Amino acid sequence: MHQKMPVVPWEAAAVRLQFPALDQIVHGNPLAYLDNAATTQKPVAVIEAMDRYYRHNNANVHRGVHTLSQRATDEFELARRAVQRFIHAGDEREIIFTKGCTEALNLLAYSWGGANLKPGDEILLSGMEHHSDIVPWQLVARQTGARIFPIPVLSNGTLDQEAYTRLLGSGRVRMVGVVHVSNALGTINPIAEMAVAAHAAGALFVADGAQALAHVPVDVGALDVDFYSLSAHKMYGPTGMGALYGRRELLDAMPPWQGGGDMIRTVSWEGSTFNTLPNKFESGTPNIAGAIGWGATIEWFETQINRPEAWAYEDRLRRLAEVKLSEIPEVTLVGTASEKTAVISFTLQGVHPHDLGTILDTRGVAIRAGHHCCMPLMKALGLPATARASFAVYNTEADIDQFIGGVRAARDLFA
Ligand code: C6P
Repeated sequence: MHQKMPVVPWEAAAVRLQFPALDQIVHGNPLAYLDNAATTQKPVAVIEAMDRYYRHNNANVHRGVHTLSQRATDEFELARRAVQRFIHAGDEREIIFTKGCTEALNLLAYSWGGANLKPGDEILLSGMEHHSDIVPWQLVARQTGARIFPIPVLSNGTLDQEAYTRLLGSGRVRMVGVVHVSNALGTINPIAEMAVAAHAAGALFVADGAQALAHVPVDVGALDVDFYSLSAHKMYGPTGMGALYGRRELLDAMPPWQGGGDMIRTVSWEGSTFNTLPNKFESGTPNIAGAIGWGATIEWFETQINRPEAWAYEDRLRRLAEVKLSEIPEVTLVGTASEKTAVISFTLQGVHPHDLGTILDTRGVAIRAGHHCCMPLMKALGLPATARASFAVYNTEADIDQFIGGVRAARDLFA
């Protein structure tokens, strides 16, 4: 029986020690950090790599001939190669550094969309997209006359594939955007199959990988995506750092989207000529410490964490928490797809998710409550908000017990 099986904390106890922020008391209780889909905590290896850069190698990249600038540039470019390796991209020039997943999707929408979309063209976006893969397309659609259609979400939190096939049948779809892993529900979408269908209909395909990188294998070649957006801070790396992966011939053909230093080859009053990839899309001084920290994150993740084991462990934790939540009659789980990462969205009858989040905080438990930047999804599900607990490699069964105790206490308080 699944409920009776203890969750063996593989190396969670040892892994936890590498995360200083986890070792603290919040409102008199040990911190149970279950808001990992919002951002993960950072291991010492990452904190130290960024500290080392600022203490010893701080200089601007791509500009100086001096030693520190060369060291900074080498580390910065090494990080790009780490990202390339991590997602199995064919070429490091296909990795454009951005300040996060949001900026990656804005870059794509403005540069590719601005240059390629025309009135009557269609963009399909999954009904569970994060606002960062909706709003940039809306802004560009307004400028170009393109139209956006949502791929409906079924009540179990999966995408309606029949509707997707029908929508692709219009013959006018130019771009399809689907979140690889839903931040609000944890659903793992069948990206590879959906990309094949998009290509057969003559459309390009972008997957939002913000929630995928820390929890499922990502191989952009095998997934057959044209573009993939990445975020460092949801995979144990620094905030303010991310990337857009794009197929090289597509990126080559796209115009720059932000002007400034580093992205040009020549500038005169008559006009400017532009740098090659990836610099064409990276204007100004980048987040050097962020990139170096991300590189260190990837090295840590690849060498210190047995990812298949860690993901199986996260999955067991999530299932255990779901079983324990289901024993509370007032709880309704939201999103019950068979393919899920370690995210649980739920409602507690009679208690607003924000009140629940506040009560849990008084007991040292961190979760997120709200629409999770997915207002169209919430509307489709007929909910104003949900409470969301999301797990990472360092969570333990004790975190779950503390969380479940808090949910029961909130239920009793509002009874
Ligand atoms: N989701 C959450 O609590 P940034 O932070 O710009 O790198 O990523 C934005 C983003 C894009 N796509 C998905 C699927 C996401 O989950 C997020 C961030 C956080 O769910 C904050 S809203």
